[in-house]
Amino acid sequence: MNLNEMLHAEYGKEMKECSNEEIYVVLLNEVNRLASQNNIKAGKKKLYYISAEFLIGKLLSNNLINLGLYDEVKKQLAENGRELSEIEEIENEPSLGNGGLGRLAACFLDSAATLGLNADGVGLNYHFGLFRQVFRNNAQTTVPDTWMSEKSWLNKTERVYPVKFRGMDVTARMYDINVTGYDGVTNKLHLFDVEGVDESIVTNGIDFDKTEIEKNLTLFLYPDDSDEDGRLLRIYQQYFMVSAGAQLILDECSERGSNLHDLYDYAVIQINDTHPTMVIPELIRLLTERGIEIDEAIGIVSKTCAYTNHTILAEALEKWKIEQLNKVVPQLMPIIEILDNKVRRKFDDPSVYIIDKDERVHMAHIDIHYGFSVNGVAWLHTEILKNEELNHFYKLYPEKFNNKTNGVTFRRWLMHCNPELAGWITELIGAGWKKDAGELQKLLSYREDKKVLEKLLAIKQNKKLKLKEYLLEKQGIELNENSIFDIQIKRLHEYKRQQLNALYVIAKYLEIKSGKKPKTPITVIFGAKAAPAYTIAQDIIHLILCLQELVDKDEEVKKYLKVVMVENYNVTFAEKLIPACDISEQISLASKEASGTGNMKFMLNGAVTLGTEDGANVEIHRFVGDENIYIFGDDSSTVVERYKKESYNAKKYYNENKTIKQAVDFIVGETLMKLGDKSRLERLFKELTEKDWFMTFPDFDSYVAAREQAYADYEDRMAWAEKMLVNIAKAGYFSSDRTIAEYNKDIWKL
Ligand code: 26Q
Repeated sequence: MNLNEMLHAEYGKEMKECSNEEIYVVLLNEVNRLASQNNIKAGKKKLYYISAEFLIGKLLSNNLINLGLYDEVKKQLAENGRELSEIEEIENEPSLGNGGLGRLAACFLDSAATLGLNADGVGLNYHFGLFRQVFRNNAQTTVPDTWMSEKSWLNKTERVYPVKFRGMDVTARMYDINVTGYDGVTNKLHLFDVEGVDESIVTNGIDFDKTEIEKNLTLFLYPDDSDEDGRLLRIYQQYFMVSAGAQLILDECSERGSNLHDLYDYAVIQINDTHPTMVIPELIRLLTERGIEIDEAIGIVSKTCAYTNHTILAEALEKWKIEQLNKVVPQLMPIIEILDNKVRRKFDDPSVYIIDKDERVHMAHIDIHYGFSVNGVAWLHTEILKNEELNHFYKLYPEKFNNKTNGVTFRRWLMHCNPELAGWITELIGAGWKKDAGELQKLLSYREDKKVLEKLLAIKQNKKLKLKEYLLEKQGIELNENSIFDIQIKRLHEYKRQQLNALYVIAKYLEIKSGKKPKTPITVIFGAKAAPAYTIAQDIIHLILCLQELVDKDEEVKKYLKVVMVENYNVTFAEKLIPACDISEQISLASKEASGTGNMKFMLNGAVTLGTEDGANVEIHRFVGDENIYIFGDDSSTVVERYKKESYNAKKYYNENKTIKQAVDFIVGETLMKLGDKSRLERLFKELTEKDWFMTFPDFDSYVAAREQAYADYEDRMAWAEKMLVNIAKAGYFSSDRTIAEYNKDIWKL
């Protein structure tokens, strides 16, 4: 590639005279051209990964890496006094997801293309994504995230499909994004959009008329379902996605030679959580429309669809009222009733029925009865599904249940976000780890090599400085690069327990006030978006922002402690934060976090985990050993028992534990009340002392102890560097290449 020549041809000028935008556009076009040449895939069967979310992040550097052009382009830019990082700034990050589930889908597409699998994604093109988070008066406000620009990775296609709702027909148009694999093939992410969407109906932040479906269908990734119109909109979106997706799948399979009776030889559909579950009845409906008899259609679809569960929180398992489905997609109800009747004829256990006595349709039940595979996303999660949450189903279909521990793509989460570390690893052990992540274990032979450990610390220090620069520029916040960077970044949810971290911060603040100063200063960084209707989550953000202001204004404390909440945390931010992290906070209540994937990214970048025995932390613990992780808190069986016995009493802990009482009282004390909103802080206080549903108090003491131990151990920098090295060396298992190879071997069989 000769960038100068290309710029000349396009604009008739030298690179030096081109704007960053102009260079970006030329690179985008060229990458797209090269990507589409890589379209060679063998085999008749294809995977369709269908998901309401794909949190793909910026694509320029990622694609350059995967096409093997990154170093060359960087060099050519540098020769002309230009910086790739500045060109990258031009690109907007598509905000097509909430968090882990959407980012996992993106990592999976990268790995599937890398492994040369014939695998496309199917989803929706939300014009304003989730939302952009803006802090005002120490609270989250929301505005549309205008990520779409004229020049983007979206390619408009000629494919359109009709989608029918009650009393309304709309047209779905397909847009494609090229998904390049690392030295692999190019697949597609198909994003459907409604023709006639009208961005102008959005007013006043993210408000819009939720009943104007033809205009609003793909405006936002609707993050909460707190009102009925919002819930209905979610059903409209889900059906729109699966109906267009199902038509695409049938067309493509026919084009590849399927007679539809053998659909399962041509397609496998991975259903990402229950959001796309309606694809099952929709496919059955479409097959019957095309002349296949219903029982056969059900059999065909059951051999084509597989389901991944990402949550154990009962309230997050989707259930739609018959009445709601009838309002939106009446054509599906007769099919769902047939599916339910078949279940009732076979089993007399109401807990496995699809339609319950309150006339609600349990989406996960459709997936389990009428899919051929059910998987959890980490070992512990799958065990809990089998033995607790979905035990009744496990007894019926033990052969369907399997575990696929999540993974992350090392291209984005090491090579791209930390080229310094990636390059140095390659110097030490060669480049084999890029294709076979297990080779990272070779690093273990350097455990006692002082030079190697020093270099590792130097790379970390450098990334902390880079984060400092970035935050200063983005948010005007100045970090102390010589402090410990202790980071918790993830969706805001009570079960993830940002409030536990905040309580620690308060206790630390009070401790410093009382004269006990930490040896090394501590910087506690948070990043999280909260669903707009999730009040307590908003209150927790408010508390953290108040603490940030409190400490900043305290001349005495600010030398030892800093609290930072980054604004509009997203993939791009994560790429800056993760390489700079010393301590990775993974502190969910045991049994609640299905897997977590941030935990893996941190580990890979040499952070040490402070966490509960939850999700994939359990596996991380097993790999790195007690010495190289800080585990605290009750384990999942203790927690599950406590819920069953309904024996938890938050007030008792509050009254009997002085540190807890002090920290919790501080939330409604004079000092914070001066900075914060009385009703928010009082509501949070009440929630904690009267309910504390996610049991922060029982884990508080052991959390504090583990965190103090980590800070103490950090003082011996060589011993700490060895922990970092072991974490990196043991991260290989968490490559999404491994995960995808397992999906393919056990489920997809492409
Ligand atoms: C459902 C109904 C109505 C409104 C919203 C939703 C909704 C939206 C998003 C429910 C769930 C989500 C997202 C879930 C999610 O991100 N789960 C995470 O998935 C990761 C990948 O497997 C895991 O690592 C995390 O543990 C899990 O929390």
